[in-house]
Amino acid sequence: MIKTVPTKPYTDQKPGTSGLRKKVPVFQQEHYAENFIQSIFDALEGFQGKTLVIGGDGRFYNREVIQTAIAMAAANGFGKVMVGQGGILSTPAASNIIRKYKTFGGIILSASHNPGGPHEDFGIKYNAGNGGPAPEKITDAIFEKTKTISSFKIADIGTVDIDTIGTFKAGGITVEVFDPVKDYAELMESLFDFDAIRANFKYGFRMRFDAMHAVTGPYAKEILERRLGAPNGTCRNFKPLPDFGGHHPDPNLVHAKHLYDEMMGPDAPDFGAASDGDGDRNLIIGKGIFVTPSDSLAMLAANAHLAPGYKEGLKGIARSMPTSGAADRVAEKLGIGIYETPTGWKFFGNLLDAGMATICGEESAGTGSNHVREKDGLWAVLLWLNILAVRGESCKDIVTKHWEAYGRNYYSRHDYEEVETDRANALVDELRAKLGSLPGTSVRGLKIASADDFAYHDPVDGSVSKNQGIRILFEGGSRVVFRLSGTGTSGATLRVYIERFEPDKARHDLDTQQALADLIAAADDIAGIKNHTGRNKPSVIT
Ligand code: VG1
Ligand code: CO
Repeated sequence: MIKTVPTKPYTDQKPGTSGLRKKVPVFQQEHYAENFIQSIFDALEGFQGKTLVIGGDGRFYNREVIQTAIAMAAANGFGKVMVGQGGILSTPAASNIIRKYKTFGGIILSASHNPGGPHEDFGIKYNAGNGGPAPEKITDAIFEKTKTISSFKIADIGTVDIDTIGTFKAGGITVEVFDPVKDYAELMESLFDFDAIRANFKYGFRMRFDAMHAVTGPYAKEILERRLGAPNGTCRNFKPLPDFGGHHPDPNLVHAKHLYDEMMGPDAPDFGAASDGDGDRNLIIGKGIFVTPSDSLAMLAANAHLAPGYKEGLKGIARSMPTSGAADRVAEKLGIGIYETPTGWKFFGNLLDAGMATICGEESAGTGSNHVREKDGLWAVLLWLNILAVRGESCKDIVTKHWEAYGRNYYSRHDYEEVETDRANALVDELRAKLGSLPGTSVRGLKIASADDFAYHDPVDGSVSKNQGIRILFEGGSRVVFRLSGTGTSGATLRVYIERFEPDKARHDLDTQQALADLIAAADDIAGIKNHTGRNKPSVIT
């Protein structure tokens, strides 16, 4: 029943920030998905007879590739596959299943916040036995295998029923189709004070959760409405759709603008939240106030002890380099470690495994903790709900009090999407070449204190990751950071991260773009963004 099928390598299968992401028609090329899956298996050792978790975010092409992955796992010698019912499994839920059932690892099919559909994006990523995204050592090995692959193995088992919960044999392998929500909901119940949150809803606390037609819908329905008693209708767009209803399942102020508008309106609920394609990101908006992801990380860390799962306090906080320094101030006050890592959740795994960090976050709307090894959208929402229920204050009060206590880090990210790759590379090359000459010079009245290309030295395994983003640090603590996205699927996306610290309470309610205006202008002066990209303004501002 096992076939060995000859194939030819593709040259473009290098995993990015989070797995391999390409347009669906690229994945539909002959043996494209098979090559990558076989390369994953070829880069791993010791999985004979062991269990592989398989699931995805329900996007277009999900079901097809799940069948392929099951048949290939069988042919390559796995003993069992665990598949989320209907092929559905959020990224954090997959991480939990891998850890809880001590499986060998998992394959998650998702392009996360990227749009879905026949001409949109698809993705495949591998998570290791700790439940976290494969570290660079493994993704590099996978890429090497994709360059020389000459055949793949697949079992001839026909279409497996992934819609009915149960355990059966197919092609010599055990297939367990499980409820993708249950274990995750139990994990959340173990971390948070569900009684307090339930009581809050009972006494009229109102929230809106927008699942953006992505994978979090079933999780949010079960946890918020069924287990926590939020009124029916609290969750919107909760049915996962293969094309996310034609939208980008990216919970930011552009793609979730309707939620923002609602939260700023006269009859706004107390709390609004949204999640992305694969359920690992979160958007947090209180009544009348947007909470930036960097601020949210700091505020969750400062208040985490109010939730039962974190009542002993935190061991440390980790944030990606472009994420604002707001969390650093909390770590300092708590007297715990703060770690600065490159962009991408795979860099948090070692710190979490070593017990050095408890809470991690990224400016791109990802927050999570040591409960799994991925960022976790609903987790962040539930921690906020727990904090709101215990403190009995509004989100806005909690935010403004935090700024009063710690100061405010004004923060924004400007994205220039689908820039011609050559032009984006030219911008970065030019910037890199002049880094040495920048310190000591002034731009728009701002003096540059230092400039470098961020390199990370992992304190746990000693590995070094270079070229992780160009940092221009100004005297007084403001900064701009430049890097190219590693998740886009057409052209290049330039991300410019801008940050200014404001200790003065009287200056905490400025408009963010205005508060950062001189830095934004300085960023263009330094990098020649308009010249290089040919754009007058960013495509997305978050
Ligand atoms: C982006 C974000 C990064 C995040 C990654 C995956 O990467 O900036 O913080 O970890 O997406 O998130 P990049 O390379 O495009 O900047 V997800 O929710 O798309 O898995
Ligand atoms: Co995601």
